[in-house]
Amino acid sequence: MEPVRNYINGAFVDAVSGQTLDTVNPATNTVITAVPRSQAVDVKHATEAAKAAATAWGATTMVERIAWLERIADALEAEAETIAQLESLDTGKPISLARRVDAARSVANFRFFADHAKGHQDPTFSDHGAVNHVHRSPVGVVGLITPWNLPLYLLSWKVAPALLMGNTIVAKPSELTPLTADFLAKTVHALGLPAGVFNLVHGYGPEVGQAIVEHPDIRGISFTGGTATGRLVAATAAPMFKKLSLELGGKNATVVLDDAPLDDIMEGLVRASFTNSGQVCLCGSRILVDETIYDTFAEKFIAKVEELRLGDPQDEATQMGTVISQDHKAKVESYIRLGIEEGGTVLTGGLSELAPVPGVPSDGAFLRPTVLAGLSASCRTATEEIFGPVVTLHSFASEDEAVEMANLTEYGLAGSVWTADIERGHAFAKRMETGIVWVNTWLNRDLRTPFGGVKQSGVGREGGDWSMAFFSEMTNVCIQQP
Ligand code: TXE
Repeated sequence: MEPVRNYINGAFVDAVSGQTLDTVNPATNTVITAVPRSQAVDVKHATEAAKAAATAWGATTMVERIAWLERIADALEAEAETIAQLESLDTGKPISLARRVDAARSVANFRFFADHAKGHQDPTFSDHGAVNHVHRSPVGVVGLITPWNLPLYLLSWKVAPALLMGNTIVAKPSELTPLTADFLAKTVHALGLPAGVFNLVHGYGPEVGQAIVEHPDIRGISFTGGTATGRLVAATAAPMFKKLSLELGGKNATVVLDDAPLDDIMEGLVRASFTNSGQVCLCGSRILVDETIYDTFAEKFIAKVEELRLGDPQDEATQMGTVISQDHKAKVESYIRLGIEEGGTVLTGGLSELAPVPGVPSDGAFLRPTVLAGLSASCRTATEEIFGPVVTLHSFASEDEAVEMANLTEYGLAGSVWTADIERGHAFAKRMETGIVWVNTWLNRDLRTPFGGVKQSGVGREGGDWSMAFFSEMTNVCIQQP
């Protein structure tokens, strides 16, 4: 494959230093292609281009920008298969998942924000003879920093509303998954998006990401990634009073109440646990089950988990591919070891040397879906984010205890409750300290709803009106008749 290049001021360019890094296919552990290893100087060039383009882009009308989003959505949709193939190659996720989730949602993000904006009207308020008009203007140049688990899905989730609200962009995808961001750059270039409106700088987080967060001309940062990185981003951006949206890690609880119809929900629970090899910030990695149904639950759940088809991501029938890299596999396995040290029992899956995935390259980053039981809900394995195909099972004696266990971690991104009684589920959901709770479903997303976490899972919300608010500044103009 051709080397990937940065996209700055409407041109594809190498890093100023000429340095590169490799992006690797985690299923085969082979190099796919070279990617610029950019530095602060490349970010400086991208920011200058974005700043120069900001006035003209910000002066376009909302109607014109909606048309741009629609053009981008159409162009991506026409190449949905290419997007799915690139994403599967770069991440090791099954091609069927890349089609159904990554490619489809990347198109949907552009289309959604285009449609959402059509119905939008800024509010006016009248009182004692004066009328207040809320006027929105772009933030200016915004920095978008994204992770490797859902590469184009999460990048487009930020790019679409940022463009819509008239901002110009300096984006950095994860160094582990640069291919679809590059594809987006090629797409907007082919469509003739004005130079400097969208800029893409590849490279490592501490070099490129940090330079984006530090650059004084970048006025807003939307970041999705790990909590430790988010803390650094916040510490750097706060003294400059940048607008900041942080979508960080999670250790989400899946709560199964005693009336849950186990046979009906089992497929949903396996999906919530192991989609994308558990590498979705919303995956439920702690399953809390009422003690009266725990044994039956465990038996049915393990049986369903063992039905998952693992293997070559390119195989149409594969349901679970690799984790993102050999390094990440080692991290996930260190948690399986820790779980055993902390007194857990492996009910299925486990370390790859003991439970290898048959028929896959030995140096691919494959892991079996792993279920651990017998751990305390407060141990490290059950409270730290593993971000891999590992879940822990716990039992509770009462709803109060379940609430306490669900709220035990430092995280608060998402969760789910499974019950035959919707009102009971709704009441339980409101007691969970998280940004998102699903009742009897999971990853069921209406893009108009607020998305984000509490506690160490982040700051701010994105989605629908919340994204539009984040990517704009508001001026209230109060007019009184003379
Ligand atoms: O994420 P990083 P990593 C969690 C998950 C995972 C852990 C670490 O637990 O195991 O985070 O993953 C860029 N300034 N999530 O190390 O480093 C980086 O280049 C600015 C949850 O891969 O946070 C990438 O583009 N940017 C998560 C992006 O930040 C910096 C998804 C995210 O990478 C930077 C991924 C810096 N100093 C991991 N350092 C989710 N919430 O979905 C790195 N980056």
